[in-house]
Amino acid sequence: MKDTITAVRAMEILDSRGNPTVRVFVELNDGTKSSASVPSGASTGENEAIELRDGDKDRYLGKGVLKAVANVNSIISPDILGMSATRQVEIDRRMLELDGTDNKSKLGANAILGVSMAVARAAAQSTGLPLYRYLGGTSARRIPVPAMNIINGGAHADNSVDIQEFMAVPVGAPSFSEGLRYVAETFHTLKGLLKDRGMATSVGDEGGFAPNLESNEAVMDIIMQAIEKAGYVPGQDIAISLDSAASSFSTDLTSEYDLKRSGGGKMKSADLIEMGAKWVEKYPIVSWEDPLAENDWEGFKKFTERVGHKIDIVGDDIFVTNTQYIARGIEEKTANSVLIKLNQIGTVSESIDAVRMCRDAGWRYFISHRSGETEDTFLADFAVAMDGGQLKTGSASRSERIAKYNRLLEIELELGSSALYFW
Ligand code: 2PG
Ligand code: MG
Repeated sequence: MKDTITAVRAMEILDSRGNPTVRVFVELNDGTKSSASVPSGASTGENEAIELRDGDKDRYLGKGVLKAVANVNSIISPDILGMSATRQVEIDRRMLELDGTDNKSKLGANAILGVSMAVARAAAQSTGLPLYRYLGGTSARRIPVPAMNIINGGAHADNSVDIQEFMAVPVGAPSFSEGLRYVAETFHTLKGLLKDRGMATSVGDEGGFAPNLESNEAVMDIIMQAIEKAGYVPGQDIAISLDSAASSFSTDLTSEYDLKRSGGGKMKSADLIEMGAKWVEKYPIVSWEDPLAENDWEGFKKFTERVGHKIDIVGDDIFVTNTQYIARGIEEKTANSVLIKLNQIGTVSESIDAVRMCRDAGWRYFISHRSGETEDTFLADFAVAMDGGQLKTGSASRSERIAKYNRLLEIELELGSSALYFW
């Protein structure tokens, strides 16, 4: 067998926020060498797989990941040496068995995912296929529409905006590269508009601007202006996606909210739904992630009943890329789309299972980065392989975000006229 795993080792590196994360190296007996780096969230769902941190206050304020690194080197590595790197499902399953917990808290989802990704990449290299083709098969040729984050708020910025992410989505572009240009131009035009108003143009964790605008709605208005000023027709060329990350401004994670940052005050789930429905009427919104908090299943369902026929209602913190919660959502008609984040569930094969469940139910899915990222571009290939057609991976700034866009440009070039792009 030419793709036998001969070495697995991990090290501690830093992510885009300067916090430690795990990088894993895998070697095969045919000389293949691969590596993969694990991202990290800030507005995490309470049911996400556990990211193991050392808790040693003397190192990186307790955020070191040396325990996760040691788990790769001394527990996972000896167990999977000698296996074929192409046995992704079996390798992922072996790690789940070694961990033995429901939420990967023993070995750490950061340890497990690093190995899972590095194994997939090694197998792709060894078989001579690009990663998107190895994971997605011969038909993998749809480049995702980028939901480019242009304004950051909530847990990703220190400003007066409650909603975490405002994204520009080039729904009317003829190709990925053109779409990327549309939204990058909008991003730069928005910078000019903010400057004209004397507002800060510094950026948040995902590279979008983080100004102190007077209300959440004022953000929508300036984005509309930026789209038009950049020469595009809102709704036709460029639409808007939102991620409220509403758990972060919910007082009880179920039905009470406090829009503190903007001074919008306390709201019940029903008020938030009302406000959301008005926005969907007024603005060219095509998708809305976590419009309600992660335990507000009722509110989610009501919002879906209200506007789900017009837009994608995307569950992130509520489903945490876990088929157990996605199945409940499908059964109860809680939403109509799922956000897929590899490190929420912790293995490549379980992430693919989540995608498969969405497809079988006729739900859409969005592939997503985390607010803490690295220069690893695994996500870009993964998005093409999953054939879902949408990806969020930040703004037109910060190299950890741009790296993914640049990898998609490469894939588009490689696919040539066979590349597909549509919303
Ligand atoms: C989200 C993500 C990514 P975080 O809420 O969707 O944009 O943020 O990684 O902080 O959970
Ligand atoms: Mg989210």
